[in-house]
Amino acid sequence: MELQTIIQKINISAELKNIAIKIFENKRISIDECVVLYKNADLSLVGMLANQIRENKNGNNTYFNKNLHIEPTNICIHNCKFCSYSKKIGGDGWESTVDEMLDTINKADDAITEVHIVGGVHPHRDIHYYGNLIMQIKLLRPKLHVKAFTAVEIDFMIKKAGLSLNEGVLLLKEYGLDSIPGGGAEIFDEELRAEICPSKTSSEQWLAIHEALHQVGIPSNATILYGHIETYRHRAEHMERLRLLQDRTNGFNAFIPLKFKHKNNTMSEIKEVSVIEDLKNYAISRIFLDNFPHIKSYWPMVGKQLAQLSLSFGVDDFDGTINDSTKIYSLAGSEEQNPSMTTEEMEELITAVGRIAVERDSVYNHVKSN
Ligand code: V47
Ligand code: SF4
Repeated sequence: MELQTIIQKINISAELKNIAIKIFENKRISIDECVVLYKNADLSLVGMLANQIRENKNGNNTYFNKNLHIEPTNICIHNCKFCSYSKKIGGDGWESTVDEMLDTINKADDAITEVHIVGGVHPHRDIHYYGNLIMQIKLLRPKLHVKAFTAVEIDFMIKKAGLSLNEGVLLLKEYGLDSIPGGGAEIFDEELRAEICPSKTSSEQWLAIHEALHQVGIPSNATILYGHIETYRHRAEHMERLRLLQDRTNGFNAFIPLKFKHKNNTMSEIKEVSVIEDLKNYAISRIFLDNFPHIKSYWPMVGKQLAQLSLSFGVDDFDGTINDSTKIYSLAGSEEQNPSMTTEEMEELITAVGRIAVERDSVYNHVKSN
């Protein structure tokens, strides 16, 4: 039976039926319609619709890469309430030297194609410090893709150097930056930002930095931090701003919903949302962000099993093998305390649910299919 016929037959409100048919016909849904889905659609309906979009865009493929994370420091000028790992200068934080970071890369498996570098916003480290790090990495491993620094880190670096946004992004490009990760977006609503991450880069500036990078040919990802004090409308409005920017630049590769984890932070009294809510959120992101090629499940955060389940709810990207190289999320109580996966395990998780495991590079060229 065709999906459209199924939608006509199932027992749902006329309002939901109209939205479902619109999605089936590849029409863009509005913020209001997105909120209706969050509030009134059950998991099976949004799952079915998201899966259809996922298969239209990416077939049965599930992408992953071989990557390594480097976290240069957890010293940070900001005070995000959900953060479980940052420390102030002079406290018991860590700071890796350039040599230590290069040593980590030097020792890494030759098969690794990407290094993902994200850390706290250290008050004394500037654009030239990090630019030099990128240059040294490129000297060591010229083919390694450097995906580095959230828009929040870049905002600080550029301002500290007294550069304009365009000068700053061009300089980073010259240093060899290949792409940037999607962090720091949190939730775009400024009232909520004032509540949970008051000193952080504004939503407008976060978007302006991604736009400027896209304009010089540096692609990026986008995230949302969900499951804390936000409403469904906040989530929909957040995605709308990303969708509008993507319409202009087409520079985003993946959208990564990040579930708020409540251990060891000042928002610990907030209960974490259910797995049903996680799956629904993946599915509705896939439906709403019709111009994003990929939806990623960040398995170290949600755990391997939920990541595997998400492959039936719109997700087509599993991030990378990571090699136990991140501590940011384990402190917040993420499901994987020492995240690492062999390629075989990654392929097994993906093929066990009937998908095709495709090793990709950082810009989604196929390296190997299984
Ligand atoms: O912006 C911090 C989040 C983000 C918590 O682009 C938390 O490929 C949940 O953006 N609970 C940084 N989340 C990580 C990030 C990322 C991760 C993996 C892949 C990519 C990519 C990007 O981590 C921060 C913040 O939203 N975060 N604390 C917490 N307690
Ligand atoms: Fe700093 Fe990032 Fe933690 Fe915020 S989430 S305090 S910006 S390390």
